[in-house]
Amino acid sequence: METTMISKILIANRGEIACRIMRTAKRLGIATVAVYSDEDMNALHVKTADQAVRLGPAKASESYLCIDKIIQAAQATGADAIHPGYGFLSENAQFAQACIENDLIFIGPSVDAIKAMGSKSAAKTIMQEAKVPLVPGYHGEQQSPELLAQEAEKIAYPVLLKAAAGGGGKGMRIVWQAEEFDSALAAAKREAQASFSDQIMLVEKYLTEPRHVEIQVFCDQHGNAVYLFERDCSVQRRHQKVVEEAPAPGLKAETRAAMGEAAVRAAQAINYCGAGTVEFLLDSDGKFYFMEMNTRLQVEHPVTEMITGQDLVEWQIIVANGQPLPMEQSALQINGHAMEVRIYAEDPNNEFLPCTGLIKQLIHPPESTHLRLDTGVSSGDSVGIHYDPMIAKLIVSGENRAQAIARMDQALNQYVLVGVTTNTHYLQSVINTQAFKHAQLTTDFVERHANAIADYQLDYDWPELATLACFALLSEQVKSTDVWYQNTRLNHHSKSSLALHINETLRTFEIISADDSYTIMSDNYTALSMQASMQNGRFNTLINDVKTTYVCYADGQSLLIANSQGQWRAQRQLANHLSDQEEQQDGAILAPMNGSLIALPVNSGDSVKKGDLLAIVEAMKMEHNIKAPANGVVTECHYQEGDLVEGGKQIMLISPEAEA
Ligand code: MV4
Repeated sequence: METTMISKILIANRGEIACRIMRTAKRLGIATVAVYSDEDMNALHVKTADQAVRLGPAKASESYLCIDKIIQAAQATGADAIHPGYGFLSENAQFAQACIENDLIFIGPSVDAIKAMGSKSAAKTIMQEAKVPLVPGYHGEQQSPELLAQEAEKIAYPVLLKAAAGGGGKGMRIVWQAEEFDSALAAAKREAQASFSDQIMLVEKYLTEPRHVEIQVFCDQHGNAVYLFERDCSVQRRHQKVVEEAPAPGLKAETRAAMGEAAVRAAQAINYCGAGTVEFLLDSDGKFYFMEMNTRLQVEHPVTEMITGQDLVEWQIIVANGQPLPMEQSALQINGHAMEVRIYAEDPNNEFLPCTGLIKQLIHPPESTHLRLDTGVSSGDSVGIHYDPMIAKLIVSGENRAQAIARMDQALNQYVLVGVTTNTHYLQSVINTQAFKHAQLTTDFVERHANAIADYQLDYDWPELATLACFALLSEQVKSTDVWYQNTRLNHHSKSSLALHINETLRTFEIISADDSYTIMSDNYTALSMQASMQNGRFNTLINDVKTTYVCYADGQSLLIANSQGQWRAQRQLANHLSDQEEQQDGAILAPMNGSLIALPVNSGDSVKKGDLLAIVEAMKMEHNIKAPANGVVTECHYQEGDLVEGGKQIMLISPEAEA
């Protein structure tokens, strides 16, 4: 019964996932259509596609979330299917419906399946009937505070209040004892009302140290269903996943099978079709409980692909074509261990605020069967404020977990991105903790091990310092009047002095050079001799018969050398010691980053109290409240609501009230 096959897919998404979906489509001989906003006109996903259609302005609500525009784009280009990726419209039942009504195949589950999993309480009722284990608790319709408090007593404290419409931890409150119940309930309801316009609450037994373990399921249109094992995603920061891996360390084979079978029952209970994920909380004693089902392909699907050797996007296309699943459960196997980290444009040293800017240089670790890089950006791209700050994913595999960790550490050393701050060093500090190496994975991992994570530092020993100094000399491209640098010729030799900022310390170096030989001196280190050369963007050194090669980058003040062993950075000292930061007055309220001012509730002349909201800056879908540091009067306000503002710029000036 050969039906017509999908021959052109429109990808209703951007960034790495759009690129990743197109990679499989191309391999299968399927044409691809990208969509883009004005900000993404020259983005990688647009360049990767066979055709690309403009949707509208940068704001997602006017581009990637516009159902009508996307359907029109599919019709205009003759696409026969739409892949929604993750985020944006991927779990929007209206969008799935609009596709079907317009004779477009939605590469995802049915409208009903999406709707069924949209409410946590409705989902729990369905799962209960399907005999999927639930966290003890109440998920009924009755919502009187008295009844909810009674239900809490029944399961015993601590309990967790969860918004039925919730997600990402919003509308969630832990209640440790009965006395706190009423106020916690009121607070959770307020938050749920504000976020989802729905106050319905669930009461659950609060599990204190669970793991987040999720099962990948796949179903076809013929009633077949399999599970492709699990992923452990316990390492999260404020409900953002940081590291994901498969299989889940230490999971017993029988628990794996029991979870897999429960996940398949969950999918079949809603007549599921395509790729889905059933999330569970896993207790320290191996008991597991249904949390929610995600009706999309997830960010972390590559770790499953790595351990199973399957291409899940290919499976999605096969299923969307109406063909049966490519494999039966008994043929699926786990091979080795895979791990993924999410590279975000954010600053771990500044409360993980999203970062923007021009990517001046991007060097990737070499891809292999063990190393995959799913990226949405390339050199020369700008990272803006309008979308998710996740810009790439690094995925590695190994014969075992320790090998995967070692490969990930090397890969992160070799991932060089200059121009926008990223979390790569933070990721290394997480995977290098003893707790992570010992797989002590619980959902509070990053809080619990915050000190160990913060302590992680790459060593800058004398050979690396000397190498940075030598590289600074060889890459000298700035006018010597611009940097603190002297050069004296002595017969065949020349003697140079230079100063570098390295890890917030200013170090001065003396270098005597002749041809490609250098002798480097600094402070109280013993003189070090090396040979060095630059070739094809690489910096090669020979120190005590040891050859080392680095990828390198130099641009004005910034210097960087990197190889699989580490990544070392330095800044040239400027000749004029003036900092490029503007002198800021007392009471200056500065923008914490590039963003748009979505609220500015005060005007010049207003009196404000310490803690009052002065402005909200939105960047990459996250809102940052700026509050008054002290009581005072707003004397100047330089912006209006809706303006774009650059990080570090003064938004307003407050004249603080004299102390009483
Ligand atoms: C829980 C829980 C403990 N006990 N439910 C957080 C987001 C939402 N999807 C469910 N979440 C949790 N539900 C009970 N009954 C702990 C969490 C939780 C969590 C879960 C997975 C990954 C990270 C987490 C971080 C904090 C809390």
